[in-house]
Amino acid sequence: MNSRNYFFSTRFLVSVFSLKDLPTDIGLEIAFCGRSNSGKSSVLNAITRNKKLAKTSKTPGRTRAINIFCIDDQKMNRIADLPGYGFARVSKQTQKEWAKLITAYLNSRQSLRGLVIIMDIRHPFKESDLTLIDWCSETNTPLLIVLNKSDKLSKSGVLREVEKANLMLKQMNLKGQALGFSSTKTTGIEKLEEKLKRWFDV
Ligand SMILES: Nc1nc2c(ncn2[C@@H]2O[C@H](COP(=O)(O)OP(=O)(O)O)[C@@H](O)[C@H]2O)c(=O)[nH]1
Ligand SMILES: [Mg+2]
Repeated sequence: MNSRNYFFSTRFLVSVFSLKDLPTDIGLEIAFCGRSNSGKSSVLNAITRNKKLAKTSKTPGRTRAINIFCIDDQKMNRIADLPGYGFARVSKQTQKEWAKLITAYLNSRQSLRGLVIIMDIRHPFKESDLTLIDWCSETNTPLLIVLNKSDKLSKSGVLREVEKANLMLKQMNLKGQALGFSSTKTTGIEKLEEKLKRWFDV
């Protein structure tokens, strides 16, 4: 397969509400996480060039499950779209359940190759994002921060936010990196694809 099109034949594999239903823990999995409505599903649809792959929603807090997508059947490379967190309008109980599911996933998944944290570039580094960043730091997990919706800021605004984010990662002594991105305009898509492919070893 032409490596430029590496993500084009991505298919939906399974939607799970419990870890025991996850696909066998082999191959490599990259987890997409982020606050509800930050654009996780849209980023996935952008890199796969498939607007219908992951459901996007104007109403935040819809995705309760871990959705697994298969990028490459031979290598079993996968992307896990984790439930969005930090949505105020769902009950505390539901939020707790999501947090439990995400934590259990992160702490048990052997095939986890790295974490992509998707943030709205206008509202980055909220508390739950920082919790995940800390977790990456503690567990030495590779981290990529995607500052999505960059089309909502000026070019200089985007540069400023990306620089701020990279500085912050450096100060935290993290090997992670931040990228500006727009799902709607596909800005930053080459850099994101390069990074993911490197993680997937292709
Ligand atoms: N302007 C703009 N809107 C976006 C972008 N990415 C996602 N959105 C919108 O943000 C909303 C939430 O997107 P979605 O992918 O469902 O977010 P998720 O909850 O994190 O999966 C939808 O209305 C999307 O159309 C982007 O890059 N730019
Ligand atoms: Mg989603």
